[in-house]
Amino acid sequence: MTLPTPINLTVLGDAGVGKTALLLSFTLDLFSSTYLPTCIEGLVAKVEKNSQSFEIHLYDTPGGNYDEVCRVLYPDKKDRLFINALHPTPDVVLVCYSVTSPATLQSVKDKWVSELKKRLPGIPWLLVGTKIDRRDNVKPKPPGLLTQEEGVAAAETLGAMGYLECSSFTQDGVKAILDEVVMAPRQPREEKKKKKSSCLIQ
Ligand SMILES: Nc1nc2c(ncn2[C@@H]2O[C@H](COP(=O)(O)OP(=O)(O)OP(=O)(O)O)[C@@H](O)[C@H]2O)c(=O)[nH]1
Ligand SMILES: [Mg+2]
Repeated sequence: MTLPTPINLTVLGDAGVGKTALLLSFTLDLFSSTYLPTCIEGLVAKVEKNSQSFEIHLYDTPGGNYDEVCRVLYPDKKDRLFINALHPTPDVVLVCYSVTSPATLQSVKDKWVSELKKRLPGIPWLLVGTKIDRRDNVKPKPPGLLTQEEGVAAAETLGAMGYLECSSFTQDGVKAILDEVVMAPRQPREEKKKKKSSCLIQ
């Protein structure tokens, strides 16, 4: 299968899980501890892998007010569009939750993955646990911190290509996500279908 050039990547997940922060850390090596509105366009990440150069075009989405936006824009349609209609169809999707918030993983299960499968069936997607620095850096530990094992299990149950986790704050795991993204569209669909279980990608 030919790798699309560029690779179009989008992110999904609840408000505040760190999607915009992740896209910024892919490209600008920048972290902002204040909330940045989802209005950053035109970001391109460049990746070298196996002596090949890849360009990943990044498309952000807002996690908040999703239902309200859909209600206004698509009052008659049951089928809802979760990505900006002006953006190209993504080649790979990162479905994100924060390891500090079980509710955001629950939304992945209840909302984001079903929307994704409905709108873009068969698209390669990765489950991404964000904010892993908060497992170590916050004292006392926030209640309900999610483990790596829970991420792996969710990815397997939901049919993701795999599970990755990261911190945009420390950059831990960020490059590994891009490395996996450039490989994703190369996997033949048949191979993906046959794959029985997801795994933690390190
Ligand atoms: N500690 C820590 N904070 C993070 C991390 N990633 C994001 N944040 C913080 O979490 C908050 C929300 O991050 P955003 O990237 O704006 O979240 P979002 O998913 O884009 O939110 P919406 O655009 O509303 O859907 C900001 O205050 C970020 O600084 C991380 O890896 N570690
Ligand atoms: Mg955002």
